[in-house]
Amino acid sequence: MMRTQVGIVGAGPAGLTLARLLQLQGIQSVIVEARTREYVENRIRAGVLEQGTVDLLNQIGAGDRMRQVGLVHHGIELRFDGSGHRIDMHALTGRTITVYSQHEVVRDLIALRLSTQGEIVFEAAHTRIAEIDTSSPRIIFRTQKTAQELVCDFIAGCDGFHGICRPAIPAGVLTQYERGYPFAWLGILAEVAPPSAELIYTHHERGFALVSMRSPEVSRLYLQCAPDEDIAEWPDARIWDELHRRLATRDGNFQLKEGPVVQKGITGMRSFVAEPMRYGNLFLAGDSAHIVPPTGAKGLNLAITDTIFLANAFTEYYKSSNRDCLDRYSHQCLRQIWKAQRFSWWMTSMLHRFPEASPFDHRRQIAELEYVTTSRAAATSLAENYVGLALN
Ligand code: FAS
Ligand code: PHB
Repeated sequence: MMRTQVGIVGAGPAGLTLARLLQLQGIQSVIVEARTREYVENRIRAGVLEQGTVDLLNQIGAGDRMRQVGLVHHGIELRFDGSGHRIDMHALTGRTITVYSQHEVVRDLIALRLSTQGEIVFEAAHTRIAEIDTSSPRIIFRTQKTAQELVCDFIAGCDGFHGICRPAIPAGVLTQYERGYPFAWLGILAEVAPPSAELIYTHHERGFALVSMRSPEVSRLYLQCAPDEDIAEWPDARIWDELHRRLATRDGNFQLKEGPVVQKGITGMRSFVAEPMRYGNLFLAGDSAHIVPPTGAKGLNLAITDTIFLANAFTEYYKSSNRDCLDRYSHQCLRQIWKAQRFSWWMTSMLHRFPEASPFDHRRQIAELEYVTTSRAAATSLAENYVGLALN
């Protein structure tokens, strides 16, 4: 029988950040992770860190490599009708974003955890949680060796959308809000210099496309595709051809160089929120409680924000036995989450081609893009959401 104060299920950005925040407050935790270290450190996902996330990673001692290789960006481009329009987010908000891959953040947080004698159980199998509405909830799992039982004061469910924590909450407790989208993103990593210094979000009649990057040598490119698309139907040549068509500018000056595609995959799109984010002494954080379409680059950042609120609540409890912060946790997170849901839905709705869209819808999208790129007020609204809203 193992014992700790906070048992954490999942070693993704949420679980790892929460563990570090608790450690800095002298609060014990154990992370139970289903996958191998190698797997979680190589899972290609998000790429954009809000200013608040960058500041937090620096504050908790996980920012060294990010400061060395992360790419600080002051703006993004919105491209439509064959021409680009830059949104200077730094000029409008005084804040920036940093392009630094999620798997690098995970790598940095795991290295920090292990170098400070924090515990992570990798390859935990058949994990389940029990007695979550008692004062000693437990995480039960198997490692190669034997069956293990971790008795905790609290459990943090940081196990992502497909984890086991949210489903452990009894039926009838949760209200789940969901919105599907009639498309997905096909993403590639290519060993070729990015065609632009900043991200390019493109609205096109053939569908959305996004230019991002991982380094001056590696491009991260996405294009909208059907939700049930089979990646086997997308040889590299077809992907590049579609990207050329969607990203082309009227003046013909935009050059998209091709290069070896080292990773490709299709990510589904959904907006999802489960309320409340707490049941008894189980607290959900990150993708286990909410999912946003990646158009607003919010998923990873929202997970980090949840852990700030949750670490504050646990700290308040252990320092003063006050449970008020724990009782307020879900409400505090959800205010931030719903603002990010709105922004992610808005960016997705403005930039993607919806199969059932009428000519009116298309013209309305163009009008929205023209408004956002010509009105300082509208551009500021986009910018302050993109770099990250102040925590409520
Ligand atoms: P995570 O899913 O990252 O981590 C959960 C962890 O729990 C995983 O390590 C998992 O192995 C573990 N786990 C699951 N079940 C378990 C169990 N039963 N027992 C123990 N451990 C268990 N966001 C963006 O902002 N931009 C993007 O471009 C973007 N692209 C994405 C692409 C894909 C394919 C996916 C799935 C998500 C993408 N996201 C993107 C969102 C993503 O970055 C999430 O917001 C982020 O990973 C959330 O972090 P966590 O909440 O820690 O969940
Ligand atoms: C990425 O670089 O993976 C990325 C950037 C911006 C987004 C989504 C993904 O909105």
